[in-house]
Amino acid sequence: MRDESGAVIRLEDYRPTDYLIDRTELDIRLDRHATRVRATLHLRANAAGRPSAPLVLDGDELRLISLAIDGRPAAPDAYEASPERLVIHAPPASPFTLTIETEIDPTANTKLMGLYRSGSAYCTQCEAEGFRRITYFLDRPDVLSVFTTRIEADRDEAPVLLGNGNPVKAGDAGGGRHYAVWHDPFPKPCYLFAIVGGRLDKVADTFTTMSGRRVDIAVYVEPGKAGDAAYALDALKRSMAWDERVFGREYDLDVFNVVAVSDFNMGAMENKGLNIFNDKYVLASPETATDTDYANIEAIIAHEYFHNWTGNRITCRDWFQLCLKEGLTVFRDQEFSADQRSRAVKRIADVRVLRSQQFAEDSGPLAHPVRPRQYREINNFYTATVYEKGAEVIRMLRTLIGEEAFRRGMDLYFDRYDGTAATIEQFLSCFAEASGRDLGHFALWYEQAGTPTVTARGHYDPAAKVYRLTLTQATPPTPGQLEKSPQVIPISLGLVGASGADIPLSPPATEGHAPGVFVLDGPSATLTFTDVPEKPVPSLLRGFSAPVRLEIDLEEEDLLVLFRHDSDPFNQWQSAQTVATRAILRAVAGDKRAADHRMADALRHFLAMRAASDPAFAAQVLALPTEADIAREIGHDVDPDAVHHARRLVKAEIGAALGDELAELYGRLTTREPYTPDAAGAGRRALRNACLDLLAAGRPAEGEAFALHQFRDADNMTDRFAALSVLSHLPGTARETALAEFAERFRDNALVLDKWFSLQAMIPETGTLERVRGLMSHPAFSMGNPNRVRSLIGSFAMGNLTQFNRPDGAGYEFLADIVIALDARNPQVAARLLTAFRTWKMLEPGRRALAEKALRRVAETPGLSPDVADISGRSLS
Ligand code: B3K
Ligand code: ZN
Repeated sequence: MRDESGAVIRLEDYRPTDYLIDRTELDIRLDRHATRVRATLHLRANAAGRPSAPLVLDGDELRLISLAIDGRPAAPDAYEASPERLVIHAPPASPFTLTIETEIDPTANTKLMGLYRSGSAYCTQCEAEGFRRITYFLDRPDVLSVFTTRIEADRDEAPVLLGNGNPVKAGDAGGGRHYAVWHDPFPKPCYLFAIVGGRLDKVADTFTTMSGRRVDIAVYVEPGKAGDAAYALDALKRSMAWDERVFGREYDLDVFNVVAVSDFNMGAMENKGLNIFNDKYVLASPETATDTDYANIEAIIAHEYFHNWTGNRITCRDWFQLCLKEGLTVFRDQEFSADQRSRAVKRIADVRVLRSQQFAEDSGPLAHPVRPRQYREINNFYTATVYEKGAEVIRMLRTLIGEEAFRRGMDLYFDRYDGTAATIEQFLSCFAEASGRDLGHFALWYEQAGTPTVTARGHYDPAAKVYRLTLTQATPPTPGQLEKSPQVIPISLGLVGASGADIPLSPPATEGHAPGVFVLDGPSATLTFTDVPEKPVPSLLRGFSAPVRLEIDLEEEDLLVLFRHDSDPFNQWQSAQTVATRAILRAVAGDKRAADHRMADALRHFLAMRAASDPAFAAQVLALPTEADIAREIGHDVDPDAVHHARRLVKAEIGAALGDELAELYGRLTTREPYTPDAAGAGRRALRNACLDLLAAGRPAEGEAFALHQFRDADNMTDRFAALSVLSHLPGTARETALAEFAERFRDNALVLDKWFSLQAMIPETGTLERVRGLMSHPAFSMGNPNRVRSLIGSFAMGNLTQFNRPDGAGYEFLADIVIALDARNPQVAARLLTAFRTWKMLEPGRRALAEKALRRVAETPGLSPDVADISGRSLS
């Protein structure tokens, strides 16, 4: 459906295809520069389409070698072929076959879409519209076909040949070549197609499903890296068992393969039975991967596996429905990780991501609904809104209808839509039916962009023992949506008494909802609680029950009550964050002693009570809001330097005030136990490193000494890298020496060097831009590898508020140059980098003008890809 003119594709224009492709037989003869693809498509007219219409197949940079219709060479006037399409003017009566031979050059494919080379292997990426770079096809998700794929290659070059589905045959093809045939019995859209060929090492195991079927599972990696694949394989087995237990979903093929490649545009891809991964999300060893890396591997392995049901067995009717598979699958992987680790800590981590990515997107020119209504380039819509807000919408649905009805709704969805390409309406209808509720108003969450603000005002009447809470909601205008309607907002709440205990709620909930769940579905509402014996502190949006901004006029004292006593751990954490945010905002406004002693006292008390029992949670409490969080809170005319200095000041004050406790706790958490990546060990390390970070802010000399010792002494990457990260904020020779030692130690490990690139790119000092430029000439850096580009350039543009937003505009000009240069090679990665400008409109006027100038320069560059043209155009709108 791509239109090279960059035309807008609209949801309301959806219509079914005129033809269907029931079966697809592919014969792919791999060659570095001239891979031949012979596709036999078994077509028939679609009863839902137009009769006798011309057949228009999608292509992208294709070269047609030959074409046969029903086995006979096609007459030249029967068709028209260009790199972008193949049109059969008058297709024969149904059913009929097309045999299409194309030739492609995988080595020249720098876009990393379609068939390309990564290292010495061949691999593919087809979502969203990459299959059309392999052969002509109806490249859209509502055309489901049964694929049989024969792959042939030089045996030495590619001893491993993998495809979708089950292996059916393999053998010698003569002349040093061999072949393998794979058959996938499940009809699927072509975006789920994949092959891999190469010299790869393998770690294998088996999984027995709940009905007793044995599945061969394996993780394939580049030669020599098999030792680092064990954790991914283990995470896969845990994911398979969890999906059976929690969602009743069983795996459906005889094999499940995961392949890790080093050149990949995103995290991973859920191709049927053959998931292809960015090696960053597979490879891990204690010496090279941090606890965060392990957690990401676990989450992404689970995510791609869970797509087998939510995405593959039931796919999307069109790309507007992307959140149908992505939001739902993110929700599922979040729940999996919550079950494997600490639920409260996972929720906090997810909300941090939501706010930093999705709230940022939602408040700027790139804001769009969870289900967009139009796009120019679909690859630009794999966004935090579709993924993260999409997951929040599912979470709200579960809160609103309750866990049991939610599970019944999921079962109904799987039963009713298995084997189809579905829509959000069809999905929601299952929950409406399972719960007996009308979800019409709730569905607005899919249509309306922007983050609602909920304002809460409470009033206690001691004589009547009545507490009234007035809630109002408002959503700011977003591009193309100036008027907003009220949403259905589930607000989980409690009233906390002076003793810290919850006061029983009367009424206990909005009628028909779980205890403590109140629903705001109009512009405003007043909740009246009776029999309230004392003035309560309201604890609203427990567990972050809706993706909204909450404004509430709580005093510092009230927030500290919640921090100390709230039975909801999310709100405990949130109230500490709010207190810290206010302190930093006071510092931005010029208050020199912003961090009030009550906050330090509360933290001291908290550490004494909770550090030992819940270190992972304590680490989250000690981590101050980020500079970007503060900037978002200010919202307009932001001066990034002022934000940076204010945050630094508050951090230093807290670090100094708690210095003794932090040093003592740091020492107490220092153990010599061997590293294991489990949640308990990770929690202790997280807290110890949070102590180090805060201590270094308050007592730099002591912090530097501790960090340097930890850096050299560590037996694992988590501790070594945390120490290096602390050092990176302390200018001087210790930092430079440590950075050099790190580079030397890991000079052969590109994924570890990515951490090193990224850390340096985020140093908040004026020399950083020059440092980044210099690192671009480092032998390990390459503009051809997305991980390298993201770690160096991406970290600078998205993770360094002061230096990307330098007052002289040099950061913007640098990024514009990179995006323009990279666009010719890899438009998807270039477009993603350009989204670093998504919050430019909230800057102070000087920087705003410079950012706009750089964006204009990008937008006016001739020959831009649709990807970059779309982002630059929308950013300026
Ligand atoms: N579905 C893929 C993302 C594809 C991105 C295409 N530009 C990975 C995932 O979400 O699981
Ligand atoms: Zn996904």
